[in-house]
Amino acid sequence: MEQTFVILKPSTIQRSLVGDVLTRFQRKGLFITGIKMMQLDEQILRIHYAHLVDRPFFPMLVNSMTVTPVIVMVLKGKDAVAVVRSMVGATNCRNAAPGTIRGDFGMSGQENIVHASDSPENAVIEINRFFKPEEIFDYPIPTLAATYAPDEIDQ
Ligand code: IDP
Ligand code: MG
Repeated sequence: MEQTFVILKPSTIQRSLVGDVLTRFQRKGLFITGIKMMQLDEQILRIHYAHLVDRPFFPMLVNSMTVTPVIVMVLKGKDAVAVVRSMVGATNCRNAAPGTIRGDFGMSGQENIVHASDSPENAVIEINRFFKPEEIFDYPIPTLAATYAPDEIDQ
């Protein structure tokens, strides 16, 4: 089953929205296979946001992402990457549809609550960037049979 990578950004920590956001993912039926708090720095952000390093707002983004620790997590589910991206919504919270996480919890383009992997290929890269193999857990999930039809479970 597919895994995706999510960051609860510093604004989410500061605004005490961790539980609300995590509950969204859990209620949907995604399972947590890895989760920890960590302090990001410019070095890892220059890699993680390599597509943005030349943009004028990049220093502001680094400041925003390092102002407190973040919570990083790995979520598991069928088509987890696409499902989580659709739950997260458009990059700018002011444009994000109501019902999405960014649409419901934010007002900013930069302070937009969460990061989520944008493709299965990037999810694998990002999980390996932020987690050691032993920090990802494969454990029995008794509710799996109530969450999916038998032919949707590929393991
Ligand atoms: P995404 O998070 O929806 O995948 P990206 O384009 O990959 O969006 O941008 C990464 C992050 O950089 C965004 O989540 C947001 O925090 C920040 N960002 C993107 N564009 C802007 C901008 O124009 N101004 C300020 N911050 C931005
Ligand atoms: Mg992105």
